[in-house]
Amino acid sequence: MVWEGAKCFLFVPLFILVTGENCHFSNNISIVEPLTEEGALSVAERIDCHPEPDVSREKCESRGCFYEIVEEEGGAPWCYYPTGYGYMMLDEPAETHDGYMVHLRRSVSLPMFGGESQDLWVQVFFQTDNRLRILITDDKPRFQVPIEIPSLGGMPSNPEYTVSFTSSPTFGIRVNRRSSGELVLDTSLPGLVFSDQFIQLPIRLPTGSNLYGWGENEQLSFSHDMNWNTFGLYGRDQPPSGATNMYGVHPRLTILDKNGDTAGLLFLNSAAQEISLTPMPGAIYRTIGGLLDVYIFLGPSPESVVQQYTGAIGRTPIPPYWSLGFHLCRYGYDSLENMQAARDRMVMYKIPQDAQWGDIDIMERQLDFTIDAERFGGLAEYVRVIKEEGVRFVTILDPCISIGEPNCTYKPYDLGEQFGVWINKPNGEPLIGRVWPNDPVYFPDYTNLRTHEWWQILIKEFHDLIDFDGLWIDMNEPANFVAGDLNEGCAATATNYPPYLPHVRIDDAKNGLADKTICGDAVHATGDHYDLHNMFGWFQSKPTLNGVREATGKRGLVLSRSTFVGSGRWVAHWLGDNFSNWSNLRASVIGMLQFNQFGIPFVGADICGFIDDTTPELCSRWQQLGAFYPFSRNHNGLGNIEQDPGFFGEEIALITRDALNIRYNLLPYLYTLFYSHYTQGSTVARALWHEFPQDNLTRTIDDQFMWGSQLLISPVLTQGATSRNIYLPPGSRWFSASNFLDWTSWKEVDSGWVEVDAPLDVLPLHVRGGYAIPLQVPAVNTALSRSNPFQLVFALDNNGRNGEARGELFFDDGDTIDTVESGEYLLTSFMYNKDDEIEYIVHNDGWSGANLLFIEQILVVGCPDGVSSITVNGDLHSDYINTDGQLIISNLKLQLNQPWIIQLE
Ligand code: MIG
Repeated sequence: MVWEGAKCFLFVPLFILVTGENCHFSNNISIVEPLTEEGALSVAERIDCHPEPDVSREKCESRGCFYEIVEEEGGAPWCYYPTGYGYMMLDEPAETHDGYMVHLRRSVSLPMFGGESQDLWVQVFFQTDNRLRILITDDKPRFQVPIEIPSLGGMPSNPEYTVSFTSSPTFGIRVNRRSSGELVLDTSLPGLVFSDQFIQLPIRLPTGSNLYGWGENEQLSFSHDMNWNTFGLYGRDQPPSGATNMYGVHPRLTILDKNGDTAGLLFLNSAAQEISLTPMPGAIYRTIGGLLDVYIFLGPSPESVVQQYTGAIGRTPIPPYWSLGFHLCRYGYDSLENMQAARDRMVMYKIPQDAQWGDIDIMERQLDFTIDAERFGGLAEYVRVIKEEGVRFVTILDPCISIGEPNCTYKPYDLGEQFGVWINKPNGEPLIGRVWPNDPVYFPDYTNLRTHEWWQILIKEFHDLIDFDGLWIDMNEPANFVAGDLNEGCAATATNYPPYLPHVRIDDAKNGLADKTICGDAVHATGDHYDLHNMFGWFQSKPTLNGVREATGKRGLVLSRSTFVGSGRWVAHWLGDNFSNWSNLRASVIGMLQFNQFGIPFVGADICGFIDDTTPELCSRWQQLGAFYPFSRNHNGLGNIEQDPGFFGEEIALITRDALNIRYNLLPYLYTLFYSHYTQGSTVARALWHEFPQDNLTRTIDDQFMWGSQLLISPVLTQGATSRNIYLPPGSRWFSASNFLDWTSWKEVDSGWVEVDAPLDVLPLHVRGGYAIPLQVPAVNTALSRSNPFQLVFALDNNGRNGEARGELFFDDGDTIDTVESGEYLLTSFMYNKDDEIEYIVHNDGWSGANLLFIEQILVVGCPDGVSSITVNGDLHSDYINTDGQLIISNLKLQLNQPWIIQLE
């Protein structure tokens, strides 16, 4: 390969032999001009050279940057990099077997935070046709996230991206989408910094794009406001408060370009980090550890980005069927009687419930693996009773272990000592914190395999005490009620007090990064806490799920507060300690959509709110929205008024029951969406723009969402409202179905912006034409509903003579582990076709339970009236009504695992 030093040089096409076929392909690596002329960066394009507080001209200029006070409000930096600040290419890009390698030399002598690396190596990996990886490192040993994302191991045959480099005035990488030529991202901007504890990559995003993602923070709009907003990430025990860092860490963005094409970004890094959004539009990435490891997923559809992302990092296995039911919990039942009273109200009002939860107040002084004999003495027996009714039990474990139990007879501690499972201080002694049980504790090191063994033994023995079906792992940021070690705090080192602190919350500056957690220099089996902090919950998740599976022999549910890239493989997530107010109700929709993009589709917020007293109106609206969280749990904080669905009396109880009956009716559909997630990576709850990326009006809609492609949910999120404005994207037929269980109430409505009625007992729901949905008659829990009759609904589009509709059903015993792998499941599809036939096809008949289940009713909406006869598998069937654009066929007895055909004349 020749290098001519030209700025505009197109490399000669490479000829690569792809195994098995003679296939030529060109990589289009080129050296290109920067997108902005030298010296011509506008204010909106400036990159902040002083991201920490208290900028001054002197400090700015000592970094070799320009200082200019910007009067307008909005946050444009006063200190910004000159063009040319960064790195230069030392040699031409060298070809590797799956990409390129570029050697860079720093072109600036003045430091930012010290320890700037002079030499960098940029590796560009063409991983698959739709995944590109850019890895930038220096020659020092650096922490690398222990998540392996496999690639083809050679050049992909037809990449959907092209890569080019800028060499002047500074090094940059530009990625374009091959099919449209549109920019995906470009780093030919000043401000690439790579040093011991400060790494920065400024990125230009495509003009006219919308940006989504990044968390866990409370996001008040799903499409980001690019006006100089910064979101820090560092796992923290922190209720939602705007941009403040919360429990989990997902450095993952989605770019929706002006053509409606989507790309995903992952910064695979586990240190404290942040993103600063600028109106360029741009995103400046900063981290204080690890290296720059950027994965780009080319989509192009929003769903395919999530499919590619979860294909790389792992997906959520099919949840236990019961876990898709409704869960009831609170912190502060304080006695078995109160817990029973809440559940009794559910029974009295016949409100569906699949699981009762117990929080730390069921424990003896909040000690893990114990049950308080006085206040919850009868709990194990009570769990046996509710299980006979078909209701499951889930309880909580905090990660830390009390070290001060009298006479040392506390097995979690004793066995932990014996196994040596603790996180240590640099001197080799266990670090002592104070967290539940609000006494001195040790922190288990879940990066250590011995710790997994220890934890799983304890879980198994605990199961002998109480027959739980799932576990809830809390406080795993890890939270600490003191900063660092209880007695010593943290040593005054750069690990504990890094020279640059990302925009993460620190209540007391003297705590540094150990605010509410442990010291960065604490020692794990596989590294320093500095690098592993954000993965504490991630490391705890798998052994907890394994523990539940060993103890129960079933699929099990684990709910985790702290999550990281790929946590969805093992856990569901709830959005943490939200407040009982309308703004938190609203933000929960965005949180749910975010986590679906993060690959953790099994997510929900605490219904009715956790902190503060809820109100009957808020709680009603929340139960309605919460009926459409993939994970649906009412949970309440200590000391607040009760908020279980039966507490406020009949009116609210019935509103909740109606909403949950709709959820239970839809469970086969929800379950099938989880099957699609597991097998293809699709989201379960998704934004409208995931389905309609070409419709610009959907880009900023984040108060409506969909379940799959079929169902649109438009919750009421404002106090006092009895109607709301909704958007029904034109191009699809829409059927209003708010009174979901009463089929005669469904009717076709006009698309576009429409005002819909939504009195307190109504949640606006719309079904999309072209799709079919499997349903099952609801009951008070899934143990009962799972043997009820199935129903199929076909909402026709405008294709064919009278329209078409299609859907799928996945079903199995709901509890056995890995049924997709073993084949023990039922998979069917059904369609209303252009010849006015309804056809049901069985693709996999591996679960014998399906012999006992039957489809008994069918609804077709959007069809003409005038059906004069119906045959089922050739036999006349007279039980049908065809009027007002609806056809309801009843008294069917179609075995769930048998193919059939219904013909309409
Ligand atoms: O210090 O277990 O987010 O859901 O109820 C509070 C008690 C600890 C925080 C969790 C919350 C849970 C609570 N926990």
